[in-house]
Amino acid sequence: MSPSPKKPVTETDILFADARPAAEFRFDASVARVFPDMIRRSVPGYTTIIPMIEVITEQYVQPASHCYDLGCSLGASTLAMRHGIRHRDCVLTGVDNSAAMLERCEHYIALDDHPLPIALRCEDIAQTALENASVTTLNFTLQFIPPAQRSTLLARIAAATRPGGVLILSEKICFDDVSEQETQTHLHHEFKRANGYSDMEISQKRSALEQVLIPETLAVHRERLLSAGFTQVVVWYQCFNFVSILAIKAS
Ligand code: GEK
Repeated sequence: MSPSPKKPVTETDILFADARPAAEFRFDASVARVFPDMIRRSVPGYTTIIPMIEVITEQYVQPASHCYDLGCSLGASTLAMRHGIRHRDCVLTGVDNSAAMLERCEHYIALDDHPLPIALRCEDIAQTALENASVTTLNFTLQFIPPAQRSTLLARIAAATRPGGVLILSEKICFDDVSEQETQTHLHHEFKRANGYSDMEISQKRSALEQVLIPETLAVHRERLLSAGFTQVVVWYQCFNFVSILAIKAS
């Protein structure tokens, strides 16, 4: 009997706990090691959104179609999609441009007892070929794509999506109204404090992400999704400045 695959060791996120020189945030091996802890303690709603991706996938997946998880990290959203796909003739692909993330993702997939194969691709999602899609997920990934490239990517996703298919888009958002922005940011920071992050960790992570994670307003997302070719845009989840949107292409 072959030995059963081992769960990768996950560490507590203390990456920003000590004073450190300012540097841009990167999805490298040190982030990959702490990622499950980091995202759960930093992104309000993440632990709700992941199981709902399974529910939404099950609702919209079509036989003999492709499903894509763009920016799959360690595969939490990919595995949720896998469990929502009831058709054995579907093709599920996870894409990420961080080799460190994908290396761990492979281990999590190996541990998941499900027969549908998952193809992993290490590439920039701007280059990923898309076709015959029923469900595509961008779970907190579009925010890391340069804003000038976002319309082209969403138009490619919409064009590749079958009638009746969907895009699940989760994002950190910002607000036109200054006081709403302040209130939501404050509540997000309180969420992080409640999850054990210190003021220094919150502030150093914020600086590291400043040039890398560029949030946009809900109105900008909605307009762009409609221009890209989706017909209905539904915000199905919001907690503070984090949302998940279902963009549907009419059947
Ligand atoms: C989850 N969806 O657990 N091409 C490919 N991948 C990229 C690119 C790009 N251009 N830019 C960033 N990434 C996951 C969480 S995390 C969200 C997604 C977060 C990848 C990057 O390497 C990282 O793995 C992922 O997008 C974003 O549901 O860390 O807040």
